[in-house]
Amino acid sequence: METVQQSKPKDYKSDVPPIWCAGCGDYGVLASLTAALSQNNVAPVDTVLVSGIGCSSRLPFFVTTFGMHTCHGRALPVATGIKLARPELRVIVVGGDGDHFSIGGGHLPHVARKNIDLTLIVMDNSIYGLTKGQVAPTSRPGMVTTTTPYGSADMPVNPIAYALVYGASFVAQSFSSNVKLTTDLIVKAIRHKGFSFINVISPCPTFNKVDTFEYYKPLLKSIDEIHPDKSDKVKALSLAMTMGRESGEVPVGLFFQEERPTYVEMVKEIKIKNKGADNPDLERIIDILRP
Ligand SMILES: Cc1ncc(C[n+]2csc(CCOP(=O)(O)OP(=O)(O)O)c2C)c(N)n1
Ligand code: SF4
Ligand SMILES: [Mg+2]
Repeated sequence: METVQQSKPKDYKSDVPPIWCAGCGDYGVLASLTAALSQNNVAPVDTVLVSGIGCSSRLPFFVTTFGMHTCHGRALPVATGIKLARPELRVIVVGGDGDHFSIGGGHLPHVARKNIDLTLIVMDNSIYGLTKGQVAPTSRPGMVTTTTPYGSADMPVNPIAYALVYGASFVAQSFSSNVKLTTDLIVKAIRHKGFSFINVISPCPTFNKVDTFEYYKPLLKSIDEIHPDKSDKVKALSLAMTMGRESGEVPVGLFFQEERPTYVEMVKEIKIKNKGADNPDLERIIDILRP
């Protein structure tokens, strides 16, 4: 694997200037991601960014790594294929709350429980930004949007609880303008063996006039002091379910981290146990899973 010597965040920024609106939270995520890649000193050529469709999903254009802009909601299965075919690559998925909790919401649970070795960074703005302001899965109850002119009747998804319950082995939340925290979490997520998930609250000042930087800033609360044992999943879930916009305290930091075998390691174990078994189909399937 090629190693970049003393890389800098600018080494990961492409010549394509971001076309996000002025003040979009996604700029903070881009800055954090390039800082994290530089801290981990990974070569762009060894890294693949995979996205779906949305404002946030444009991010791979703005970096020098390999990138794949897939279909709306389908970044995780594509990324899984890349990781299984080329396990030596670092695979990072980026996208929006619509992409990962709505149209693609069926993929996150399975990537989490299988512990596929990749990182998912969601830029959660509680709105569909690219399509100009429709209600999203993390929009608050009663929110007026272009598709809910009289207010949303839906209960929002709780991304942290969702990821924990489905078995993600690394679960964190950050806020886009806190570049230091977001960078630190991305550094740890990339180093984590298994599926790592970070929900980054990333305001959309153009189409979401309620979940703004000004609204969130006084509510943000680091969970490190009240939750020092990151292996305590029950405490992590309890915090995820009791803290949030409704409680007046929005938790940020690392909720949970555990070490357990990845999908490829599990398959390898099955292969060893079944060595010599008269099962050519199983042999063929597990042979394609490298290393
Ligand atoms: C199959 C399919 N359905 C719908 C769309 C239209 N569409 C494009 S992006 C988007 C929502 C984007 O919202 P989100 O994922 O939250 O990203 P954001 O723009 O907010 O960053 C939708 C509905 C599409 N491109 N493809
Ligand atoms: S519409 Fe919203 S999410 Fe999209 S670039 Fe503009 S501010 Fe960002
Ligand atoms: Mg969105």
